[in-house]
Amino acid sequence: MALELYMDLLSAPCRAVYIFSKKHDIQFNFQFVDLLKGHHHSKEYIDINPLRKLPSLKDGKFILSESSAILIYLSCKYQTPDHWYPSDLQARARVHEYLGWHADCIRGTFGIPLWVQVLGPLIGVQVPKEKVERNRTAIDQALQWLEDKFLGDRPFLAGQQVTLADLMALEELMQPVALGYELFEGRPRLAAWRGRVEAFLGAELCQEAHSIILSILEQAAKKTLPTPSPEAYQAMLLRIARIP
Ligand SMILES: N[C@@H](CCC(=O)N[C@@H](CS)C(=O)NCC(=O)O)C(=O)O
Repeated sequence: MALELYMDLLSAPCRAVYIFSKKHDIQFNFQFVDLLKGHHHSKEYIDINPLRKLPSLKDGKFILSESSAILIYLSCKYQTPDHWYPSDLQARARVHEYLGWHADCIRGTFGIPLWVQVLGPLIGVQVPKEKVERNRTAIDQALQWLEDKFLGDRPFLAGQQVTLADLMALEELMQPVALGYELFEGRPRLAAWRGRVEAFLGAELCQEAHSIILSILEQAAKKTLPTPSPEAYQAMLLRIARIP
């Protein structure tokens, strides 16, 4: 039986799971859960993930949320090349070290520009200027750590080979990039890392996975984005209020 993957490619963690599955020819049914229409608040989806977050995986009766857990599950179940999630204890620990930091400092920081430029305006809310500035500082600080602590003089974030850490990081960084942030300007090591990861994944797959996020500003300008459902609207208001 094929896997069910519940995703919306507007979301960075969903794109990481999508790219990984496609890259390894893992067969899955793409269950599109439209975040903007608030389909993650539907009864059907809450039965899959009561946390109302994407992505989720269903493998027979086994249901799993959290993109990093899903990626690890897929890499182990389908025995994808070892470099993604190394069997060597210390190399694997480096991947977890990154993923822990990613959850603290990258998630929740690199997604804010989307709220500022697209999602807030979609529901008629402007993110206050001081929050936007604070976010820009947090992004710059996180990029510095990414470059100094994780990348260092290595080709990839967790060492000599591409791992799940690189995939998760790339997808988060794509969000501000799609909105015109010059994240790589003055950061040649990070720019070269991005080039290596994208080359490894393949330009075609990256283009396909990134097409929605890369066209989001255009869609917003043309007003072709869906109107969020009342439930999604309420959740979006709360999310914006929580921006530090
Ligand atoms: N830590 C989770 C984060 C999942 C998450 O925040 N997903 C977002 C999309 S990027 C979501 O479903 N948001 C819906 C909401 O919060 O209402 C993961 O990595 O899977």
